[in-house]
Amino acid sequence: RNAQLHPCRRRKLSSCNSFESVEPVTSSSAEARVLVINTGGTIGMTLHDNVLAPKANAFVQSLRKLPILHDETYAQQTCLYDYYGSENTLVLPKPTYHSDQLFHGLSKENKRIVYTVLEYSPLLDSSNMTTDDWGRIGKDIEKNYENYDGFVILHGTDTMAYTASALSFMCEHLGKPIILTGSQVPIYEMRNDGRDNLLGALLIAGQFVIPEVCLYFYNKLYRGNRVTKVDAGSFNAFNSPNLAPLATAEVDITKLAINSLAFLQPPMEGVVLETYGSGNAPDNRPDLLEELKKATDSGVIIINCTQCLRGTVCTSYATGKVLMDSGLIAGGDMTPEAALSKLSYVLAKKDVDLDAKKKMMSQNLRGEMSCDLAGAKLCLSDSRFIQVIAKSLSISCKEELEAIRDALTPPLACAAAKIGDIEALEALKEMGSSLCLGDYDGRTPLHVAACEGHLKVVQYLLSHGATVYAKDRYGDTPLCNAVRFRHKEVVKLLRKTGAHFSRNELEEAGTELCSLAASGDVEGLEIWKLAGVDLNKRGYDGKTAIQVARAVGNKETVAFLVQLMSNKPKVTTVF
Ligand code: ASN
Repeated sequence: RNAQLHPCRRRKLSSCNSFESVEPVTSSSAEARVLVINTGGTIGMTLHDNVLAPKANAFVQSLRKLPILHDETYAQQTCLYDYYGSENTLVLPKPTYHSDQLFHGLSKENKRIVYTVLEYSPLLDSSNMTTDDWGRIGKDIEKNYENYDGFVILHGTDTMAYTASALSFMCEHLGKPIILTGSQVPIYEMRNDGRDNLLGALLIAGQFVIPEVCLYFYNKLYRGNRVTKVDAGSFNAFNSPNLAPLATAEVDITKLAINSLAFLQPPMEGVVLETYGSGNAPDNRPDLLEELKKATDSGVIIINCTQCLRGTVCTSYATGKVLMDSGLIAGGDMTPEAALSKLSYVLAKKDVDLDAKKKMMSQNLRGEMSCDLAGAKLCLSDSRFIQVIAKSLSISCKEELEAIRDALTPPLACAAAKIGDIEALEALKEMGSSLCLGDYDGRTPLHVAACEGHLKVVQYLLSHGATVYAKDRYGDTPLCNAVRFRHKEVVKLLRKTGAHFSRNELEEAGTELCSLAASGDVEGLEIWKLAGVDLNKRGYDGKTAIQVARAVGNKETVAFLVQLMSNKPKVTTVF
């Protein structure tokens, strides 16, 4: 019976009185772990002197009393509090139906969701949030990244779209879902939207592979940097005007009086300008345009965003072209929230020069703006390579050309990655192909470059959106490949970019370490350590690598392991 139990909790169970009645959990992967960061907002507010304000240290207690958000019986049976050493860890009830029914095609498995609530102090009304608070959330996610399958951020709705946008830029190479949610009515009220929003966000964060910063509200999952708050009095508070929800559980230029343009002076480094229609402003105001031009010439980055909820900034009108001629950067169909937080993110990059910053602002970094399709098609039909193939197949229509591109470019990019040809990768990217796509075996260019040990190619791919979390059809990530082929520098870079072994892979690692120790393979041991594996991990028979090396009398390996471990390696904690 013990062997069937959640391995992580076996240790503690011997001291747990209710051992006999424990519900067996067949493997550690039967539970998903989610970290809930509670920053405040209406969801946890109560009335004081007739106004709503956050209430500290009350949220978890009230969740515990809600059967839809906590299964106390399961918690007692599996010694949940005892194991996690805190009362802030709760568990959702077992779903009565597969949550795939809610969100088609995205589900991994139907898992129990164990969630830990980290409550900030003080809890904030989101109108009081600052960029420091964005930073704090980002750092807490980073600190806890490897120990959780997903993250839920509880946040006030007023500035939720800003924080979601900011996190989307801050979290480079994200491989797990970060879901912001909150509510319009406190969870303590009889009729409220907080319970459903929290439950939905937890299910998505624990069950689905959506490596993005998202916002979940009123049964819809949105890309975080696409939303804007549109309604202060409805449960349906958010809208994503230019991008459909990722999942469904179904002109007045800001009255720029010339004297107010003082804000364009130093130390101002960037401005988001909200303009009419498709990015237009009066072209009969040379005084205004001159001030804007002076500012952009002196290095201020000014982003032109439309006031309209839907549509994109373009230069179809003379009144729009004058702004571009003044050095403004077209913000496409970005929301002002996304534009502002993207600008903060880009301006904070110390090692990037002004031109590169401007380029970043005009490019799509995290799906926050739609790509210029007209431009992409031009690239596509410009591509000689695709033209030759299209001609030989007698294809001329754009859709078929695109289909050829999408079918052909992943294996071509993999071939380029194999021989370390960055120029070819660049050409494929220029053609409008994504360098993140896998071939027929799900092998991405990053997998191939990691196998070959092409550090420069790995660097290039990572800086062009390749994800370290891609799995091929055998379940291998680029990190597994780099470890197998022993490319130390690639392993280090992938680790720095957030790659880590999954809990299941780490469970197998002990046995692998023992077999390397038995054969005296010190190079192999070192690479596993670089990949973040704890060298004290036990093999299938309970022995550690050092015990095995001692048992076979391999003094060199013992000495090597002692030295490796004395470096106080960064140990990955597995819950
Ligand atoms: N004022 C609240 C906040 O943004 C609004 C809410 O959460 N519904 O914190």
